[in-house]
Amino acid sequence: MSSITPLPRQGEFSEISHRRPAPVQLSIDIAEANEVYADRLAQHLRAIYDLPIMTNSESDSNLVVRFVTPDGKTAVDLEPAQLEGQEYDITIDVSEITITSSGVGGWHYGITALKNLVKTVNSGTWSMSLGTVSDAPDLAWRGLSMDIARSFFPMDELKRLIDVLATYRYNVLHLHLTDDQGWRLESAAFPTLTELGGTTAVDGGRSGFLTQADWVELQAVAAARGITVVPEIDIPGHTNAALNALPELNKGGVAAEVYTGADVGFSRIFTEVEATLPFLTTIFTELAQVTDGRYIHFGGDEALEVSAEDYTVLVEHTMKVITDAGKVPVGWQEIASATLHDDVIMQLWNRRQNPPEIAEQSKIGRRSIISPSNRSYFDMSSRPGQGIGVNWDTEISLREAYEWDPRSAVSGLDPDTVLGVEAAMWTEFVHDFDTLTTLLLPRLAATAEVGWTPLESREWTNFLSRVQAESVDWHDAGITFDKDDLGD
Ligand code: TNX
Repeated sequence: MSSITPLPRQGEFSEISHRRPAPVQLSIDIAEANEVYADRLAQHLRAIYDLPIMTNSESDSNLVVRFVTPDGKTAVDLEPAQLEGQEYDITIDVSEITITSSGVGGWHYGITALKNLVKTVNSGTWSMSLGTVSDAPDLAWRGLSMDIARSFFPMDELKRLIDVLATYRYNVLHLHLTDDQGWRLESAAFPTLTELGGTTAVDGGRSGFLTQADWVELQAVAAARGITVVPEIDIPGHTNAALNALPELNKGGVAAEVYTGADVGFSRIFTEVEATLPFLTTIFTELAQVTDGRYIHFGGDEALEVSAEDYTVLVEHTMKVITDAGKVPVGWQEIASATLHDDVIMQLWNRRQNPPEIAEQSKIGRRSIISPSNRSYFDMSSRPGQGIGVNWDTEISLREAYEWDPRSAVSGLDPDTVLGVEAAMWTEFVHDFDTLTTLLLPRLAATAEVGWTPLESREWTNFLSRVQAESVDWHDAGITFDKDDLGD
């Protein structure tokens, strides 16, 4: 029980684990549930246990895993990463494991926790901790914001990243798809965005883009692991790639030059350019149509060259387009200066620029995701001299990534409006998968527990010993991590 990260609320297990001969055949008994979902759960279990697993089988399995809902009915809402229905209970008995949740998210978390309770001792034996877990996340939204615009990360690497996130019961992968240096999602309406913007990157970084087919596949892979993909098209700043690919977005109609540096805040789109609002309407409507999840991020950060009036026009137009398309808009904290629709979610990141509007928005009920640059920006080095990462805010050690409270991190914020936490990875200087995971691990485990486990149940040395033990799994999976950050 104490080996599960993030730490569950409650659990009781027999001291001596039960041993049984392997291989064990698991079968999933969710007769009432959606078949597609049964397949997804089976895949998830197969990936963890490397065993033949059958769905809805009354076969000769000697161990049955049952996925049930508290009222015995099928979980009706099949979208993963629901903000509701993430609680789960597990009971492990000699011949039957039951995972109970009112939503599919909870079933996934049950499987993830099960991984720590039912283990292969060797090729001939399994060890099972018999007992129960009763668990639910403290914060509903637990994400990673991943920049694939400055430097592209291809499908196979994004899938490996999703696996790491699933292990730690994250439920959101927020992809920063566009910026000055590149445009990473194919658009049917504006193909030149990726024909040009898919071939550029920050100096030293990789270019590339996701096709529409990749997008469908990536969301399905994430969904099978309980994760919703939240796409971000960043406007009205961070738009040089669009200005390069679409001359009509520029004043005077001449395309902007390609940009491959690491500066921020210089590019912008214009209210007075005729093509701008139609572009926003089309690109965000299209994005909403191809996105399975409920949330669309529209950036809104660091629009340093945009006047307050223009900012309001562009951001309010975009939020309306997203809302009209049936989605919930999410934007970086700068959007607090605009008039926000009730549902809009603010993402707080820069503790040095917390305008009073953020607290005012919170007082009237606007929800936030907390991503402080001194706690969860993992493009920051974990210590001076690490040799990778930036430090424009500070270095962030594992302990600093762990010991903080999202509900009180931003002054003036109503704690009840805090929806969740996101770690963030920016890729101006992170250009390959090994550097990426070295910066993310072990700190990603810290943010996971910050979001999952209530503050009063978190304890640093206990956490540290759990992640030290888990680092063996990362090693076995061939995932590079920062060993020095696991010291005491
Ligand atoms: C700030 S965080 C940014 C990004 C940079 C990052 C570098 C945010 C909303 N904007 O554009 O990549 O700092 O750490």
